Amino acid sequence: MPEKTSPVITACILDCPDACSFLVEPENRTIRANPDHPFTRGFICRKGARIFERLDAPERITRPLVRRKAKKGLQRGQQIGPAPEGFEPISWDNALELIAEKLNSLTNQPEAVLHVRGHGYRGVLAQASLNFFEALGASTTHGSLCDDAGIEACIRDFGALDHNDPLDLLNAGRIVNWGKDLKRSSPHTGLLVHEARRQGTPVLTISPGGDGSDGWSDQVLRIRPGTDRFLAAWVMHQLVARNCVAREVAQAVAGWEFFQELLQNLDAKSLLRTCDVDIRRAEELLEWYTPGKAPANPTATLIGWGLQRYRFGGQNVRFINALAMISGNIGRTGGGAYFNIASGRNLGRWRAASPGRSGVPSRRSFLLPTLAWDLEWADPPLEFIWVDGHNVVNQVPDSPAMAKALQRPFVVCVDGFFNDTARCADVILPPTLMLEREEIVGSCLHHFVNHAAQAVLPRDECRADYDILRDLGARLTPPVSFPEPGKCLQTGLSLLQTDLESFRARGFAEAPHPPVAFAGLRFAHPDGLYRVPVSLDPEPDDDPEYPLRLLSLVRGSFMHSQIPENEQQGLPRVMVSPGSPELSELDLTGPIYLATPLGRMAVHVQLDETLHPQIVLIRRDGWVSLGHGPNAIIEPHVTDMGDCAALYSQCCRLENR
Ligand SMILES: Nc1nc2c(c(=O)[nH]1)N[C@H]1C(S)=C(S)[C@@H](COP(=O)(O)OP(=O)(O)OC[C@H]3O[C@@H](n4cnc5c(=O)[nH]c(N)nc54)[C@H](O)[C@@H]3O)O[C@H]1N2
Ligand SMILES: Nc1nc2c(c(=O)[nH]1)N[C@H]1C(S)=C(S)[C@@H](COP(=O)(O)OP(=O)(O)OC[C@H]3O[C@@H](n4cnc5c(=O)[nH]c(N)nc54)[C@H](O)[C@@H]3O)O[C@H]1N2
Ligand SMILES: [Mo]
Repeated sequence: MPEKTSPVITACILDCPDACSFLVEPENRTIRANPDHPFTRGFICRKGARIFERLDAPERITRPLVRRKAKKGLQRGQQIGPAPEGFEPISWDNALELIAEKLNSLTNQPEAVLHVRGHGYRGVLAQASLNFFEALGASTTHGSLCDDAGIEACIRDFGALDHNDPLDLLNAGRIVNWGKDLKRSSPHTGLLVHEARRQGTPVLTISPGGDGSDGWSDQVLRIRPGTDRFLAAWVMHQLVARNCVAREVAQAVAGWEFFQELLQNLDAKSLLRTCDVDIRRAEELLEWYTPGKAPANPTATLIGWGLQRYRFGGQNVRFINALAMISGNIGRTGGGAYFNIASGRNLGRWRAASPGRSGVPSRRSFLLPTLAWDLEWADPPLEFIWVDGHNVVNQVPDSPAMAKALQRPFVVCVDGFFNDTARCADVILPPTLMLEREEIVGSCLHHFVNHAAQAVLPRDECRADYDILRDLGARLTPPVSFPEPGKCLQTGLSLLQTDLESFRARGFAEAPHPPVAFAGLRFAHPDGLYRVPVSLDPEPDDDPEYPLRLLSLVRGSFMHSQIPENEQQGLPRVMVSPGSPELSELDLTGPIYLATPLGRMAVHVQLDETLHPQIVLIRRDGWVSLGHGPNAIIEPHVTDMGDCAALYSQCCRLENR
């Protein structure tokens, strides 16, 4: 590798769509945006700019630790317990020996080993733990806490997950922001929308509130949480009634006649009642999607992740996609429906080898959204759990049950902080974090693949996940072995037209994809046609005991639960609308609890008149061990498709006693 001069071109590997290219000056530990990167374009977000705070944090775990005493059984509702007093240092050799001994005792019962992996780190070498536990035939998880309802919806509609190049937003005539937090979740999408507006492109945001899109939007349409499919269906009902669907579009839809009939049979008034949208506002939206109404360029549709974290979240996305399609906005420059693409689609996959094991056995798999409950019934039970890049106790519904599930098995947690999950481990292994090791990363939004060069030395005894697993693999019988890191990186680049040396020198490469997805209305299903939903499912009835919906929405300054403890003092804050039906019975000066059928947490309430009256908004991912984690009281519900967690369907109420 050529000698590096400051600034080092490197990249962000956080689980964020923007996947930025950085310039880092190691001497003074500063980060700025790479002005030469066509998507980063000289701008990075708050959380990225603060990475050194996390690398250099005094509370970071920088040596392997082992639990002093056996874990005590946790009861439901009990706090997750104590750290760091409960742990003591152990050498890497002894830690890996201890872990290898446990794994070797389970060689013939790989299903008793569970690998739980989150999105805390991404990339090519980051495939190491997935490959390692695949080679062992260990139990794994499926489904997701994030975006799989929408992904499955898009695959059912288009036949594949794809969208236009995000820079094509600048060609849009209008932009409908369907539930994306442009300020917090994807600042570069926000920047593009901002630029489009400066050129005169109007933007309309549809959300129940809490999106921070007001400064990015010309109009805001408040919707009842979880009901977007009814609004999209209303607009389509009108388009069909007015004969506004172009012939070539109808011909590109499989079963168009049937869908047209489904739409015609809907009761327009009840659709709007269900989503709580006034007819005048709905008509404005209709105009935005009516073909032939000015302006000449098409309408682009951005679809956020929030609206698919509901019981019928997949259907919400399918109806919005269908609206973009039948209004003639798909397959065109300046149009399109943007959900996301797979961040791994431009990366080659390498594999581990385990000579002596016969092939990869079929693996037991647990549903991630219900993991906390399913582990209790696992048969055979789990003896060993490896968690990496995932604050799983914090992030899955019913955190206390998840903490309890980690009590009996031997738990290894690869993480640098005493978060809710590390507190439940038997051994904590400290990984090098981003900027401390080399990596190649993709994006779930744009087509660039970035080189995350090592910019600084690892702290103390921290080691890269890849190195930890390679050393552990060598201690197993039979051993698990990895290709050399250089080979893995080369395999990772195999889908791109570049070699490792030039890629390292430039800092990024662009994957070849057409700028417009599904051009010519050719879809990825075998018959080339688009698919529409076959039914519109009713919204489940409200629970009169718990009439509000708990929305645990993304935070601006931090990545998920990667929040310093000193930012989580006092009571967590929730926001409600002054029009909330609950407020008349609530004494705002007394103690207030946020309650669900699973339990309750003490909170501080603030009023926000921009919110829909049915929602309680909490910024997500605070720590359960500090009384700030909403998953302590969120139940494990699953979406209609994609096995995703229906986190925002959680019903709740506020109470004084
Ligand atoms: N700063 C920061 N950035 C991040 C992350 C982070 O933790 N911090 N996490 C990253 C990850 S992994 C993800 S998945 C994304 C999350 O990106 P977003 O899509 O922004 O995700 P959410 O905050 O889940 O949802 C955003 C919006 O959904 C809206 N919403 C909720 N329910 C509904 C509904 O029923 N209808 C409509 N129309 N809108 C609704 C809310 O108003 C909210 O503002 O952000 C990524 N970027
Ligand atoms: N209530 C509620 N819960 C949610 C959501 C919600 O909207 N509401 N959103 C969900 C979403 S969108 C997502 S994506 C998930 C996110 O859930 P997680 O993937 O668990 O996200 P984080 O909390 O960021 O935890 C990642 C961990 O990885 C660690 N880490 C960072 N770098 C490295 C590394 O190089 N190696 C290793 N081994 N570890 C590393 C970090 O220190 C951190 O503890 O949570 C979901 N949970
Ligand atoms: Mo996510």
